[in-house]
Amino acid sequence: MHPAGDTIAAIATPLGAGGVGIIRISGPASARILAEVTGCKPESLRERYLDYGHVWDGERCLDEVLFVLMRAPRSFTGEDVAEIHAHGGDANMGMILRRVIAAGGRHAQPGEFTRRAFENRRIDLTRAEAIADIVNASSEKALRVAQGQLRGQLRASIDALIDRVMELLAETEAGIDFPEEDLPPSERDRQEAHAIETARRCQELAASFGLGRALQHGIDVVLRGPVNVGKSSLFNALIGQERALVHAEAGTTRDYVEASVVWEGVPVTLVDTAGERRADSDVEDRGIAMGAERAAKADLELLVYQAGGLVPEVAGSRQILVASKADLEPSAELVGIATSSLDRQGLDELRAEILRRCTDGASEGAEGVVVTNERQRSRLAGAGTALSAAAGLIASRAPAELVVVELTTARQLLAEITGEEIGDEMLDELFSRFCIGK
Ligand SMILES: Nc1nc2c(ncn2[C@@H]2O[C@H](COP(=O)(O)OP(=O)(O)OP(=O)(O)O)[C@@H](O)[C@H]2O)c(=O)[nH]1
Ligand SMILES: [Mg+2]
Repeated sequence: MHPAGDTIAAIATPLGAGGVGIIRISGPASARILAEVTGCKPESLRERYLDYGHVWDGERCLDEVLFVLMRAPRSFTGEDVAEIHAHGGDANMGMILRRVIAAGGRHAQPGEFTRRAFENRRIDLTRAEAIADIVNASSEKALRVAQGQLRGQLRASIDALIDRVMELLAETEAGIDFPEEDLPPSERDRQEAHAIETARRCQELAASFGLGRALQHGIDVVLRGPVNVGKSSLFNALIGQERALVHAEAGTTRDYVEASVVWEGVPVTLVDTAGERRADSDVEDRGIAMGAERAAKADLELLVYQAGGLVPEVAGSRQILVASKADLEPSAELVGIATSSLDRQGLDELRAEILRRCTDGASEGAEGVVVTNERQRSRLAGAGTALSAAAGLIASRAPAELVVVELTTARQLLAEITGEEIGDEMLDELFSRFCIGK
């Protein structure tokens, strides 16, 4: 990362044709650069006023624009920020950005605007990450969770956990100062219960990542099984569309077919594959192999077998056993989820089971707080482990110093989530995952 203090610029809107495209500039030279490229006098620039004008390159008019200046600290980054709203389109935006750079701006790195907002204490890390989540959200529910995080819901939950740990830490440190005063048993029990309850809350929040991950990244589900068992029919029934070819002839599906749906806010990609059998042609063999490769990359495999037929063996929680054509065997006891594409039996149950598996059974917390990335999850889980260890030490009347070590670890991990205590390297890594202009 470059040192802060210089003035950065980037195109903040997506590439491609658009009615409007925005160039964002942040840093001490923002006002001077804006005045230079628009041909205004710096003292005539009004703060937070959307002005009309042109971008000039010497005598040449580059575009007709609207522009606005937001002075520090009342801006997203906490620095002077200028925005130029020009006509969209890659060529036009590229030309105006080059003009801004020529006037003294530097190309911003990925996430550099948000990083400056964080470093100037405009937002904490959970809110910085929420911005990335909002921009990438592909369903309304994912968006709602990210918006909640931006409003500070996760931050509030973490702060409440830190308060609980600090309370316990203060009490335990008091015990170090007065070691001769042994804690009454009732007091020890209370402290132990407090640590256990705080550990439980950390673990519960960590577990919500199952749902957060599914909402954020979507899930990928592949249908597999022998030829003709009704995979394509089930695929069509699940997505509610005649997308894949269905035929009584075995070996109908050759290439795998993908479709995207949203179930309970979770973006789901379903993949129908070629039926498995010892094929009599190279093309079919290749199709079956491609299906197997695709299945290996999926979050979940539906192992489809025909009711009354050979039941496949399930290996692990990545696979769900599905019996098809249950309408043909109405009285049979079927293993797995019994479905019929014909009369739509078992489809709701199958959908629910797919979502349950992919979200690790996690649901939203009481206030709809959901952890949406591994960084947050691992620290919550670590804090939970440290707090459980602290509870064990309290119960076994271990020296207070040892309890303090565990509690300090828990506090530190929780503080890393909001960014109160975090190293530069970790910040570099985190913000490099943002895109340029954010
Ligand atoms: N009775 C009944 N027939 C079904 C059902 N699902 C599929 N079929 C029939 O089974 C045959 C095969 O269906 P497909 O969906 O093409 O099966 P597939 O597993 O995709 O077959 P391949 O692509 O060849 O591997 C068709 O004649 C379907 O009409 C069902 O739920 N009930
Ligand atoms: Mg098929």
